Amino acid sequence: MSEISMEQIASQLVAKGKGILAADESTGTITKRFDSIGVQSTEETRRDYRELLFTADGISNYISGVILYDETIRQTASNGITLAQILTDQGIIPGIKVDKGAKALAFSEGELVTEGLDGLRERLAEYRSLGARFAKWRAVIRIGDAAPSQYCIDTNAHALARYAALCQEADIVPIVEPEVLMDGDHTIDECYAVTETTLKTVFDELYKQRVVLEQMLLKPNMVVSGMDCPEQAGPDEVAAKTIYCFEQTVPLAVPGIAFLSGGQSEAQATLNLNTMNDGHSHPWELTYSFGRALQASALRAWGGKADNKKAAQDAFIRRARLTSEARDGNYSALDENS
Ligand code: 5MM
Repeated sequence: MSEISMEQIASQLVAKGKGILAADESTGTITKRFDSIGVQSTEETRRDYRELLFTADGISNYISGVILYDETIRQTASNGITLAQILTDQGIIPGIKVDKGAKALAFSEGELVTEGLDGLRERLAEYRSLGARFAKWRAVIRIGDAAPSQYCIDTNAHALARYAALCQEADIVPIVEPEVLMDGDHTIDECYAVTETTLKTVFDELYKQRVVLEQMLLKPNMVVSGMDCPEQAGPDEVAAKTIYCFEQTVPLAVPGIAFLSGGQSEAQATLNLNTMNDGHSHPWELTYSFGRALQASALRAWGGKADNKKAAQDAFIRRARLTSEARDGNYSALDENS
């Protein structure tokens, strides 16, 4: 047994003013991100980029935990210290993505189910020995013609609950991430309906599989309009519908909800988060577990050049500060110009 309980880890991850950095891009995903700035993706460039983020001056003021990828949790920084230890030394909790990606769901064209349960108990034990205190598993739900099917939601919810139970058995806090994608031209009300059904199904499975709600975190999408929907809902509507959706589905025993950004711009994700925390009452800690919405500016500023390290770190810290302000309802869109 560890000295710090899973309840304590969960509440530290969602502490006031802080949130999670999702830096768990698989090799395929980080390669796409590097392609967008013309940088070759190698084990060394991936290490350099993540080291730059994790050693940015002041990171621990805004970031409570970092989700790592399998390669990253095994890497050492240029000073010979593991990247996980560099985080721990700053009081930042290392986490690990343990799913093996979303694969085609049999007998349901175009739908996906996340894999990775085989051997998970053994992998979790190893990650725990490498310093991970929390984990993440992402299920992907797409809205489209006749999608999602209840079959897709059920199979993904079942796997999420199996993963969460195995994590708790291994003294690792599970982050449960059922992502309803923004891709498509659906309305915010269609996103609401699918998110509500998904969360109801997920919490039903978590209950059936004996997952302890106090020892987990939820990482959901915000309830938003599809990216190609001609009528885009503004932050007040997003905040009201997202919180109402949680009131209908998320038990009070869950200590915190850490949003994914899902393809929203940095400013949009920040404004939506701020609106939920400014003037809307709710019983959970509502914070961030952003990937792109925390990294986009830093990635551009870096451009793969060692000379740009400081500029990239400054861009990352600025974004993290603004997002942290939003987590406490203290952000103003005017801050984007500061
Ligand atoms: C960082 O991206 C993660 C996905 O990686 P793979 O698709 O390569 O497995 C993703 O799960 C991420 O942790 C969350 O979706 C949050 O990222 P965004 O960019 O949506 O905030």
